[in-house]
Parts: sequence; C-alpha cells; structure tokens
Amino acid sequence: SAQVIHPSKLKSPYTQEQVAAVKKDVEAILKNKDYDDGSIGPVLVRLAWHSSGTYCAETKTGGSNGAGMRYEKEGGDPANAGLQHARVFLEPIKEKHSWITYADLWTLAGVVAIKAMGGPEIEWYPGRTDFVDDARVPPRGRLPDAAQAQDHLRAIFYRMGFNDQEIVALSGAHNLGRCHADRSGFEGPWVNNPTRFSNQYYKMLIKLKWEKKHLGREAQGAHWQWIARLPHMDEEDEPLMMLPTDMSLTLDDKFKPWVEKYAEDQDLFFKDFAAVFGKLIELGVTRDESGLAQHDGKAGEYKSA
Ligand code: ZEM
Repeated sequence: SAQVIHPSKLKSPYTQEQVAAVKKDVEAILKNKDYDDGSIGPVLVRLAWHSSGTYCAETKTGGSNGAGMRYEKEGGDPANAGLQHARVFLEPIKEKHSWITYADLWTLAGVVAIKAMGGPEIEWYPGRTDFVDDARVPPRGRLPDAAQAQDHLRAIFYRMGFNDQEIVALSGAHNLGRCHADRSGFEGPWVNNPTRFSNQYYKMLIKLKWEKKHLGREAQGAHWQWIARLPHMDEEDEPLMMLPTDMSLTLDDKFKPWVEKYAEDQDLFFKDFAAVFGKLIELGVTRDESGLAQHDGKAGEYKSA
C-alpha cells in the first residue's frame, strides 16, 4: 500500500489557535446540571466512538470521516439512538467555529471530554472532511450488540483491526455515562461516579456479585442485564449495571487477564486506553499531502510515528 505520512507531519487545515478555541468551548459546555449525572461528557465520548466504530478494514468503508451520522441512513440506525443529544449540544460550537468540519468536531469533542473528566491525553489530528460518499456509507449493524457475547465482540472489533487487549482497553470507556431505557433498552451506570474517568469499571466487573435482571424489552434487543450494589447502597438506590457483552470479558480466557491487569493498574489502563482511542478515531481517515482525508478509501494506512 502507498506510503502515507503520519498526520503529525502533515499540514493542518486549522491553526493551533483555532483548535485551542474549540477545545476551550467544548470544555465550557461539559458540566450541565440538567443532564444525566451532571455532564454531557459521556454522550460526547459515545458520539466519537459511534462515528468511528463503523469502520471495516477490509473494504475501507465506515469510520469518522464524512460525519455520516448527520443523515438518516447512519443517524437513524437504532444503535445510534440518543446521539442526537450530543450533536445538538455541539451545534452552537459548530456555528461559532464554522471552519471546523463536523467529523473533526465530533472526534475532538470526545477527546476533550475524556481529558476533562480526568482521563488521559489522547492524540487527535485534524483533516476529516464532511464529504459523504454514498457508496461508502456503512450498512447498519456494524456497531456492537450489547445482548451478545465475546464471539460477537471479536467479530465486530477484529473487523475494525483491533486485537483482544485493545477490545478490553476500549471497553473501559464504560467507566463513563450510563444506559438509558429509551435509547438502548438497558438502564443504569456501570460505576458509581460515571463522570470521572478511571479503572473502576474493571474493579466492579471483578469484585461485585452480579445478578441477572430481566428487562423484557425484547423489541429493543434488551432481554436482561447484570445488576449489583456496592456495600453502602440501599435497596432503593439505583444499582450498578453490566451489559451481557461487558460480563463476557470476564468469561473469556484471553480477555480476562486484561480485565485483571487494568483493574490493578490504572496507569497501564490510561496508557493503553489513550493509544487505542487514538487509533479508533483515526480509522478510515487517510490523508493526502494536503492534510485532508481522502474519501475514496484508496489511500494506504499510516504507521504510528
Ligand atoms: Zn458503549 N454503550 N458499547 N462504548 N458507551 C453504551 C453507552 C456508552 C456497547 C454498548 O452496547 C453500549 C464502547 C463499546 C461498547 C460508551 C463508550 C464506548 C450503551 C448505552 C450501550 C448499550 C446507550 C444508552 O442507552 O444511552 C457495546 C456492546 C460495546 C462493545 C464493547 C466503546 C469502545 C466506547 C468508547 C471507547 C459511552 C461513553 C457510553 C455512555 C453514553 C451516555 O450517554 O452516558
């Protein structure tokens, strides 16, 4: 495949001051006492992930370039339910800084949110365009189905080009935010401080005694989930939750050692998460010498600097 230059060495379509101004404006809207647990950060992270996670390495389709979620074909995928909130929150920033593309804004907002919630610094490079090539819009069904198990996770994430360790590291994003009955059919947060990035998710997976709770939302694919309470929680308190896919990480000989490592070593988790999230938001973003991403999927893939 063609020799492709690492994006850090390419011309940026924006100045450093422009990028800094957008980052500052994203930071300023994160805290929101009327929304969920007081932050829009988690749903911004999910927006960055879902815009990238449609990538297929074999056909070089999908990924964040093009911001296809603006249109019904991708935005209306039931897997993307609820992400319109994230996009609406970012709209005033797009209006103020109209030079930034949606595709760049959505991925940058996720990176800013992770850092602001106490997570690691993640490398982000500009150059995504908002050009949507109809022939390359990914079909629905490319994002993971939470009701399934480890074989499904492997099928979905291997398609993007990730390995077992990277699957477990990426799953640590479930330290953030919650499930909403009206979006996915599942409900509740994974940890008791869901707006603070940490390795709690892995600790909870290993340490708590999880029980199956029947949900009965078959139409949404949400038959049941796992629930557990911390020792200080009352019966009336909202329990913590795990999706069937989350729990499958502890039921697999290759995944489980990584769950244990990340539960014990937050620094290792932060380092690995930063690398893998950086890789996620670059999927399918292949720039030419102008620094702008191509949309024909024909460019090679850059190797890490
Ligand atoms: Zn999630 N995720 N995810 N995820 N996710 C939800 C919420 C969030 C899966 C999944 O089905 C769900 C990754 C991987 C996987 C976030 C980030 C990342 C929800 C709840 C579901 C059902 C949606 C709702 O009801 O609002 C599955 C099966 C995954 C396979 C491993 C990866 C990778 C992520 C980023 C790196 C985040 C931040 C949320 C919380 C969103 C919010 O609104 O609070």
